[in-house]
Amino acid sequence: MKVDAERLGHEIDELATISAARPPAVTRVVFTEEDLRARAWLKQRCADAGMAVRVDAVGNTFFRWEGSRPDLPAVATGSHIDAIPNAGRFDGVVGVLGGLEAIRSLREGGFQPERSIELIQFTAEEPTRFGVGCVGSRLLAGVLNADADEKLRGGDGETLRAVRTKAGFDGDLATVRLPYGYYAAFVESHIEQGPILEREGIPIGIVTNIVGPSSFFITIDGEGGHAGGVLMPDRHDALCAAAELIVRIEGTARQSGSTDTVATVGICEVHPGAINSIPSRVKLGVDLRDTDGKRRDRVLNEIRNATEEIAQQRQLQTSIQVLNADEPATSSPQVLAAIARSCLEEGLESRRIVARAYHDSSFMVHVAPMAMIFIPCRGGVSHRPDEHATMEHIVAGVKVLARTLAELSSAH
Ligand code: HGY
Ligand code: MN
Ligand code: MN
Repeated sequence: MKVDAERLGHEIDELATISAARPPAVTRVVFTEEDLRARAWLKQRCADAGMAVRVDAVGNTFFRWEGSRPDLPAVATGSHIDAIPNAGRFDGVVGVLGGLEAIRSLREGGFQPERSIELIQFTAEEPTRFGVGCVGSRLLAGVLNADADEKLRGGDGETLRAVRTKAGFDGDLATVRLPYGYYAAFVESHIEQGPILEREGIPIGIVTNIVGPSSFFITIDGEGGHAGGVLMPDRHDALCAAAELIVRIEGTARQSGSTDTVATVGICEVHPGAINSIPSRVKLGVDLRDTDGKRRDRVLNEIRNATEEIAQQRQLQTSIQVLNADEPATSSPQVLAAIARSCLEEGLESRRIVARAYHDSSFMVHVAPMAMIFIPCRGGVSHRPDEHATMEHIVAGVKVLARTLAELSSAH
């Protein structure tokens, strides 16, 4: 299997320059000018590779290599090219450009698929703009429906419909949905975004399951007032309540009974945010995940109870807005076996592994039998400008993906 590492490495570096941030950071928020430029750049690369393109109403983009049996459900691969602020150049991109390279390697090696092979670039895998991740794959899978057009709002209050229409994606959102079985299989390759593969010196991770993500906002309303004039016994300080709650949130995750439970308070907005004014309102953004959906929901409940308890003690008002609470995703044994066979054929060591970031595969599991291929990233670091994967590992992942697509696209 011949992979053109130089071409691929150059493309990863070139795509990284289409960004709102100064290198080495990458910022490419969905439907921004950088995102649209990156989409156009990718379309050109896939056109040069002889692939047909289809774009759906929310901007999910499908590049197709027609097989000899176009009547059969295709096999798909793909990931995302949107990037959170101040991110790295490999998150998502390894699955999109690595997928393109896998298809080119097969084609240039003379392989002819029976089932067509599609490369998908999903819209808005990151939650940056609309508060919830995987908007494109959720809509594909029917986890979100057309009312998301009005329900989802960007940070500036603009609806999904307004933002996507302005970006040139103005079809009917209801047409995005694909039924289960539309694809015969879906395989996504991605950096691990964790330390295990690098620590164990193993080049390929075969993902058995993906954590169930949830995210929610907790708003705490106190009385505020003058930092000098209100004596301590008379205060209802929203930020002190938030501080107590943040530590309680950490505690519920640490004491869940499993290290598979993780909770992060990534957003803390303080109002009015003046040094001499007692905080009257705090908005906490919480990310809670677990490989076990029931345990995750139990911890979510414990957080609700802690919020009410603190509110009562401190005589404050609170409210919780759950943005998403998704089930964990389980990989298909057939697709796992195909990936394992590909690793053996390539003579690459692999291990089964849990995905602790969520991915578009989390929702593609509702459209097709799915699994993921992981490659190591340096120090397990991701969502940072120093995110790094070696070309050796990227090429190994491309070879395993190419072989897996070749096997899955042979109609048997
Ligand atoms: O947050 C995540 O797990 C993904 O990187 N969006
Ligand atoms: Mn990410
Ligand atoms: Mn990603």
